[in-house]
Amino acid sequence: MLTFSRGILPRCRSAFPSEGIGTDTANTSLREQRAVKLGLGVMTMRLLHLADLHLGWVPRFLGDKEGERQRERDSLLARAVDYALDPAHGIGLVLIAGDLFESHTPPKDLAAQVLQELRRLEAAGVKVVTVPGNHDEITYPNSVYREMAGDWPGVLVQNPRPQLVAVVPVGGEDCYLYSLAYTGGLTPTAQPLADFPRLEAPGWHLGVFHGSLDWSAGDRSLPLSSEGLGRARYHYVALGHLHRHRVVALPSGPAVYAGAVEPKGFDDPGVGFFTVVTLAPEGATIEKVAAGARRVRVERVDAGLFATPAELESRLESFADGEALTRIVLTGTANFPLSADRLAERLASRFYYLEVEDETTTLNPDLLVAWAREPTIRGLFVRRLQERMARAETARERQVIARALLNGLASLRAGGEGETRPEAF
Ligand SMILES: [Mn+2]
Repeated sequence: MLTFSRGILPRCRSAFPSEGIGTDTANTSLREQRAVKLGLGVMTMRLLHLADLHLGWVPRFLGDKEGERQRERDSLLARAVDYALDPAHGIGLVLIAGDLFESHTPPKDLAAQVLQELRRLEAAGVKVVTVPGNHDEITYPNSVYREMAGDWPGVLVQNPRPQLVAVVPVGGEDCYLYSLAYTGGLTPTAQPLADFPRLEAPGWHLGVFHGSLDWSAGDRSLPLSSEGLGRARYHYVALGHLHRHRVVALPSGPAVYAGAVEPKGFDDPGVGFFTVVTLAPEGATIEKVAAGARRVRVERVDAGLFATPAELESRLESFADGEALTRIVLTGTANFPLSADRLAERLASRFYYLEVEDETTTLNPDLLVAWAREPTIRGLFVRRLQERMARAETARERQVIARALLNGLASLRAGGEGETRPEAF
């Protein structure tokens, strides 16, 4: 059973009842006895969990900032390695759970840089495990993971079915790593993967997988069963594929999607932090550490609140931001014709990147006349509001009724359902 408590960040308690168990030395011997009994590690271990870096992705929509932003985004691994190598952070293990690269054939110089970064970890005695994903599939003969396998620092997972891939000593404890590299035609995907190996040996037992936990993500991706992972009793499961951060409580420890750190754009905004995990006999603690990623900002502005184009423009200007990728969505019913593209052009110099989207709505008067005649709820609604409109005495009142009419028609059309966005992987 897992509960979260303590502080802002979730603290996952796994096998232990909380009484009498502390992190102070007075309880060490009791802790050790229980840990050994339960087959857990005794020492505390800290790891950096990375996934979905998508290095080599090209931000084409950024125009003249494309190259600069790509280099900045691709420096993410160097930042992660710097974090892991700082002795104050005590990181003993780095897990890369798939989609390190945007494609299975990244540019040669980028692949060389990545190897250099991973070698820095190896040279400092920090273990690193790399799992290929579905963007950077190992399946193809020209996959970077096949071509560079001989030079790859640390553990490169290549087996197509789940197995114990390595036992590495971390902080005086053995760490058992279970993983697979999704390989088209070899990895079974008809059913969610539910049989996972697990040795009975003292130490930490960790799963590292790139796949979809309890949802079907279609072809060329690996479905994973949380029930199966629960049966394997891993102390931590490092997942990749979902670009949002997500923690799923399993009986022996959490399964966690680290999430993509750096944004691609507004539909794939990144989480902005590194997932740092402390494993201790009393459970796993997950920390979110700021990763110096570029921010994504979305603001919604009701255009109906402005009487003139100049007023609207000055409101948009107040969002001026030289750092974030900014999208301003105009909503409501505008009181004048507007061009989102022209607004974006005029304000571009005040922003690192600005996109203005026009979601304002206008009503077709002929359609309203037709609806008002309908013997339906919609007809009744339109007639009522038209009557109120006729009685309205001020422009502001008419504006409010017009908005109510639009909103009401929109919710009648949508059947009350909220907007859904596509998920990024
Ligand atoms: Mn991905």
